[in-house]
Amino acid sequence: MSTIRLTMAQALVKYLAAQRIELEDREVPLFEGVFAIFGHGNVAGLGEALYHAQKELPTLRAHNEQTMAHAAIAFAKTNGRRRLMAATSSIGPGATNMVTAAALAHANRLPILLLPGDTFASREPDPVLQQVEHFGDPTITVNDCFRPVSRFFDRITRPEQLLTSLPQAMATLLDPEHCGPATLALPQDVQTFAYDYPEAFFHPRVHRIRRPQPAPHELEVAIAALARAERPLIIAGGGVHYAEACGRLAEFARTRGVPVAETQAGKGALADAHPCAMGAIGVTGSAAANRLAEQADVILAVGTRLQDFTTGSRALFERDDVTLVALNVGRFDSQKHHALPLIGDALDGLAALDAGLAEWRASDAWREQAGGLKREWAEVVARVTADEGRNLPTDAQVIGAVNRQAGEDGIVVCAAGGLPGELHKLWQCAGPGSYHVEYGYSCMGYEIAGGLGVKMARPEREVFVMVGDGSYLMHNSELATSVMLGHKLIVVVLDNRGFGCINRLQRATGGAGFNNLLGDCRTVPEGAPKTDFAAHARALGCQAESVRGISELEQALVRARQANTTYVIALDTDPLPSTAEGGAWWEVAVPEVSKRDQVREAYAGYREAKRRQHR
Ligand SMILES: Cc1ncc(C[n+]2csc(CCOP(=O)(O)OP(=O)(O)O)c2C)c(N)n1
Ligand SMILES: [Mg+2]
Repeated sequence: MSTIRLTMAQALVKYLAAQRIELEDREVPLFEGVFAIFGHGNVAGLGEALYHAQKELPTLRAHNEQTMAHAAIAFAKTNGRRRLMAATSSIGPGATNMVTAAALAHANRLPILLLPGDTFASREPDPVLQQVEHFGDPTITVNDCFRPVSRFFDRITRPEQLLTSLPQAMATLLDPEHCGPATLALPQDVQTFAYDYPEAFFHPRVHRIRRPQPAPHELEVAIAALARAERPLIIAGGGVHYAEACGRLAEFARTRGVPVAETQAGKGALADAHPCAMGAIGVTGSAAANRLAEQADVILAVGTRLQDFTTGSRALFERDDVTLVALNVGRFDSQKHHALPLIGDALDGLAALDAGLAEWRASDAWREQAGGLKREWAEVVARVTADEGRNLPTDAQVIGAVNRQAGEDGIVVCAAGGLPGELHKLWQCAGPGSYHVEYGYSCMGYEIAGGLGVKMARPEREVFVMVGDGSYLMHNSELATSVMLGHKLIVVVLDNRGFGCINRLQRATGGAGFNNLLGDCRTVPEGAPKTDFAAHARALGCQAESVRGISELEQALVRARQANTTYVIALDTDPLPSTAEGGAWWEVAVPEVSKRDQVREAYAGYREAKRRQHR
C-alpha cells in the first residue's frame, strides 16, 4: 500500500479537496472553500495546511465565527444542500461563537462542516490560553457544547482517526434525512502530528444524493387516503426544494387541482402565478391557505417538520376528521402529528403517488373555492403593500417596494424580527430559489451573513437582504466581508427603533411596553441615540444612504441595483402595525397570575384558545 506522510491537518485538507459531487448536469468540487478565523488553536496546524491548498480549497477570511458559519450554511441551503463549506475557528471563544450557527444548521437540517480548534490532546501545557478547565473531567472542553447541536461529532485525538471519521462526517452532511452540521474538534497538537496515510484515501470521491424510495405498503395507504379526498390540501416544506421536486409538485397540483400552501422553508416551491398557489400557511399564513387548511379533509404534508408556525400550534388543521399524510425523507418527521407516514424522497414520492392515483382530482367545488380565496388574498396583498405616502411606512409597504424592485431575478433574505412573518404572508415569489428566510432557528444577525452566502452561491442574481435595526446591530460585520470579497448585497435596514415584533408580542400577552422599543428601555435622560446606519455601513466600505418613505426607497433601490458594491439603504419605519389579515393563533404562554388586568385578560383568552388545540 503506498502511503503519503502528512500532518493530520494536511490530510484533512487534502481529503476535503478530493470530495466531489455529481449535480444534474455536471460534476463539481463538493466544497466551495473554508471560512477561517485563525488563533493559536488552528493557525499553525490547519492554517499551514490551508495555505498550501488555496487553489483546490480556497480559504476565506471573515469577521465573526458565528456569522461566517451563517454564510456557509446559507451557501449550502442556496445550493439545495449539494455544495458545502467548512468553517474553522481557534479554540475557546472562536469555537463557542460557532455553537449558535451549529444550532441554526441543526434546526434547519442544513449541512456545514465545523472545524473548531481544541486544546492539547497531550495536556502538557494545560491550562492553555482560553481553556475552560473542568474540575471533575479533563476530557471535557468547550467543544463538547457542539454535541447537542451537531448531527455528527468527533474529537480527533490521533491523526489516523481521520480515516474512519471523515467518511462518516461526509455521509452525515450528504444524507437527506440526517443532514446537518458535522463537527470535528481538532486538538492543536494533533493537527500538527504526521502519519503515513494511505494514498487511496485522497483519491477523488464523487458523491450523489440518495433518493430513498417509498415502501409499497405505505404508498398503498397514502394513495387510498388521497383517492378518498374531496378537499385535499398540500403543505410544501423545505424538503420539496432539497429534493428538487418543485416542478413535479407544480405539475401534480395543476393536473389534480390540489391547492398548495407553503411553509417558510417551502415558500417559492410554486410561483405565485400558479393557479394552485395559495401562499403561506399557518401563523404567518395567507387567509386563503388557512381557510383551506381549516376545511381540508386530507392534507398531504411534503418535506415539512410541521413546526408550530405551520400548524398554528396544532390548532389550525388537526381536527379528528382530517387525514394527514406525511411524505418525508425522514422517519422522524413522517411520524409527527399521527400522520400516515410515507417515508421517501419528495420527487419520487410525488411521482409514485401520481402513478397510483389514476384519474383522481379534487372536487370542482373545492377548486372553485380555492380560486376565489386566492383572488381575494391577492387583493389584500396589493392593498397592504401599496405605498400610502407615509413618512413612517409599515414593514408591508417596504416589502412591496423591495418586491417590485427585486423583479424576477432578485432573491430576498431574512431571518428574525417582524419581517419574516410579513414576508411569508406578502412576498410574491417568481419561483423556486427567490426566497431565503431562515425560520427554523430565526436567528437575529443571520440576515447579512446569510445574504453573503446566498450571493456566493448565486453571484449572477441580485440579493436583497431585509433586516431590522435590532438584527443589524447584533451582527453586521460581514458587510465588510462582502465588500472585501466583492460579493455585492443590497441591504434594506428597517429602523423602527427597537425590537418591534417582541414589543407587539409583549402587548398581545397583556404586558406593558418594556425593554423592547428603545423608547421603553432604561436610557440616559436624553433618550437612546439615533443610530446612523448609513454612516455605519459607509464606515465598513459599503455605499449607503438614508431615505424617508417608500418613493425615496424605490429610487434608492434603483441606484443600489446599479452599484457594483454592497449598498445599504436605511429608512425609518413604524414599529406598531403588522398585517392583520390572514394568520393563525400561535401558542405563547401567558402568566397565570399577574398584578396587571391586561395580563389576566390575555390569560383568559389564552385558555380559551388552547381549547382548540389538538393534543
Ligand atoms: C439571537 C436572537 N436573540 C433574540 C431573539 C428574539 N427576538 C426575535 S425578533 C427580536 C427583535 C428583532 O428586532 P429587529 O431586528 O429590529 O426587528 P423588528 O422586530 O423590529 O421587526 C428578538 C429580540 C432572536 N430571534 N434571536
Ligand atoms: Mg426593529
